[in-house]
Amino acid sequence: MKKNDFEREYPMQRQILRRRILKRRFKTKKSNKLFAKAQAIIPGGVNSPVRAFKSVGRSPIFIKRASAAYIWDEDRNKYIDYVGSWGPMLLGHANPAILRAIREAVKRGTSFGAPTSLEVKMAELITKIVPSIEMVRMVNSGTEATMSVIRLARAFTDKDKIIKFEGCYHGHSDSFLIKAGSGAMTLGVPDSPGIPSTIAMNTLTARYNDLTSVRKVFEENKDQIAAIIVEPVAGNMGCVPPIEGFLQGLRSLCNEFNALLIFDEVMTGFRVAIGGAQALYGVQPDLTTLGKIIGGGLPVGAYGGKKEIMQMVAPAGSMYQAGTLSGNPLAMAAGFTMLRILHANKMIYKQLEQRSAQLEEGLRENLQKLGLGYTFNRIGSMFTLFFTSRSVIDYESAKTSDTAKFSTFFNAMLEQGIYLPPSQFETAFISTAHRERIIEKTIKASYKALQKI
Ligand code: KE4
Repeated sequence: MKKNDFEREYPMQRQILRRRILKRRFKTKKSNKLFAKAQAIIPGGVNSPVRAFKSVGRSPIFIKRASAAYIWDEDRNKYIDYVGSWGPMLLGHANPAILRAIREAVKRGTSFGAPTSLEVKMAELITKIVPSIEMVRMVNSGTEATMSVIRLARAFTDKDKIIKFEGCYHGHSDSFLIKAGSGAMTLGVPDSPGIPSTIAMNTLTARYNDLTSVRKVFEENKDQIAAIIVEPVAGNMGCVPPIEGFLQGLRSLCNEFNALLIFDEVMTGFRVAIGGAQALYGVQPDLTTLGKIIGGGLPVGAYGGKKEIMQMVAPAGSMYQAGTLSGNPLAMAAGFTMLRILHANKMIYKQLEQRSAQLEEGLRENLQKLGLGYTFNRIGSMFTLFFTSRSVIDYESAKTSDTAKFSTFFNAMLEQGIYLPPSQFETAFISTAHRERIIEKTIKASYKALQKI
């Protein structure tokens, strides 16, 4: 019997056969072996919790290489990547210009522990692209940036308390692991053990997108609040955009109660617009933290803002902060090249918007066809499909998502070669390497994956 006759005659068998082939093709033997080994010598087998795939009920896949929109694992499975190293890969993996810059830099040595001309160029470019940043200090991670900026805010205002928002994540320093998002939310440990109550008591939380809750905290802690720190587009409870007037309202409240406004743009900086969320929403913070994209995939963070505040940072001022590898020449080469490309090609953001809108349209069409009322949030090339029918505007509403359904969807997409963030409470990212037909393939795969819910 010819193949087509067989398929016509026996459609069910065809489905079973296809599923078997898909299953057989999707092997993760090498990753599983590596994970077993890793768990004996690395806590949880990973160097950052969310990578462990804990909330999607399978062992993590170990990545061997990446290029453009793709990653390959140790079992040679190929995936379209929507994690993008959690944000840095705006231009896709192994961008040729960035690799060239790193290759050139490495010939001159890997680290000097001394100032270099490239650090000056990097600071000039950042302060040119983000007007609110008059001075900037490079560090090695987003956590280091937010930890330092809080110390600076406390030093400048001589007040101890800070306001953060439930579900927002600002890295893992003590002051922030209070109702934190990202991996802390995924693993259900938003308030980590090991944080002295004397530190935790200085971190007050309010509800994202709820200005009344913020005013209440200010009024209950008169003259004690140094700053508000906020993700201007929340990305660590999944993608949760600010509602109309929220960011402007925070600006006014900080002015009224004499506190500093800090935008944590580690994720949104150079992602949602060349000038970040502060440019997109037209709200000027006093201080900004950056990371991810400014490192072009190498370890970099930064904090910056008004000169009168930044002048307090040692050695110009008395607030101490330091770092052996701060401004590392390889990281500066990668980051500077990245920012220079973004600054020179504003069309990039138009292209990202087109591809991201194409994905949103296709996903929404699939949800409609299947009669599924799930919530899809997107700002630019950051998005999350929440498995809840409620609109997701804060931590509480994000938590109504059905994480079991998310897990089924995640695995069904993974087995079709689509690599999404392995948590309902993370944001997915699109890069300039996600061409139209890659988006088309993703939309088709999502239809099959949604049918399994
Ligand atoms: P890092 O210390 O991970 O470089 O940055 C901390 C940080 C600070 N601020 C924001 C808004 C962030 O999103 C992050 C880190 N983001 C997570 C992903 N949601 C990093 C991934 C991980 O923890 O492995």
